[in-house]
Amino acid sequence: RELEQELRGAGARGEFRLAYQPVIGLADRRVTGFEALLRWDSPRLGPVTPDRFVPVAEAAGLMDEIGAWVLREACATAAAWRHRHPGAGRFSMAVNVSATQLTSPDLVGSIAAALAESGLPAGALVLEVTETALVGDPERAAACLAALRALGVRLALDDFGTGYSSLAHLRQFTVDVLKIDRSFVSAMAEGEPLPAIVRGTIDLGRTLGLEVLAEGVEHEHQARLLAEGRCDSAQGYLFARPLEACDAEALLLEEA
Ligand code: G
Ligand code: G
Ligand code: MN
Ligand code: NA
Repeated sequence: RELEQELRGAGARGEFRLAYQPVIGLADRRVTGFEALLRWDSPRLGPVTPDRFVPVAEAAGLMDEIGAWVLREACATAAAWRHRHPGAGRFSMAVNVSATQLTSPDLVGSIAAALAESGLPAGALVLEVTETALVGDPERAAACLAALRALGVRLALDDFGTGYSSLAHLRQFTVDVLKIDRSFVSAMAEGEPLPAIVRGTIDLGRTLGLEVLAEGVEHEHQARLLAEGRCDSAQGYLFARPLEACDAEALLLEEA
């Protein structure tokens, strides 16, 4: 239908761009990385959010190509920032990978190519996958994740605790980062202690040696409680919204 029609030529017409949301270390409130978020400004439909068009792109078989562009663009941007601001310290760049990309035989090759073209060290790239994307074909997904980790990239389990969540996944799929879904964070009310589920998730992640990142932090009391609970890092409107590339780069400069 119309959305799908418009999506077909969108990449070639240069209608996609990336926004970059900072990741903040909760111990010192410094920028430790960014998450690249896809944006589509369609001249005919106006801005369309990824929640709406990613599922359509997946169903239409377009997501591998769009995803490959996202990877190249995010890696090139991160490499350019590192080159221009060597004093800014280490930071990671996270990219969301959709279910269809995970089952595609091209994924490992396109990630290797994005790293080689950009010169970004593999260790600076984080790939975000959801449990929902992994459970469709778990054997294949596990093999794919293993191949990606062999490249040296880091893996994050996105939206953790929602969808088809299972502790068995943490054993079956080796990851480096646990991203606590923002629904758990938004349930953290002022004046109340850290909810047991959040505390349990942080402790589980730490026990497994994972970095734990809380999404959707909007209020200072949430950041404080998460820091006290030894959550490593956070993203959310309290710190920054997804930013244009130039504004994200300016933030890095401030840190240098
Ligand atoms: O800002 P936000 O609206 O960007 O993102 C909404 C949803 O779209 C999130 O679940 C996010 O993971 C997903 N998303 C954003 N960018 C990308 C992308 O480049 N690829 C995929 N597969 N999903 C994305
Ligand atoms: O599923 P994923 O985590 O990739 O989705 C990221 C989405 O979360 C993006 O749409 C981004 O704009 C949104 N987001 C980031 N920070 C916040 C926040 O503090 N509050 C809310 N409500 N959404 C956020
Ligand atoms: Mn994400
Ligand atoms: Na998420």
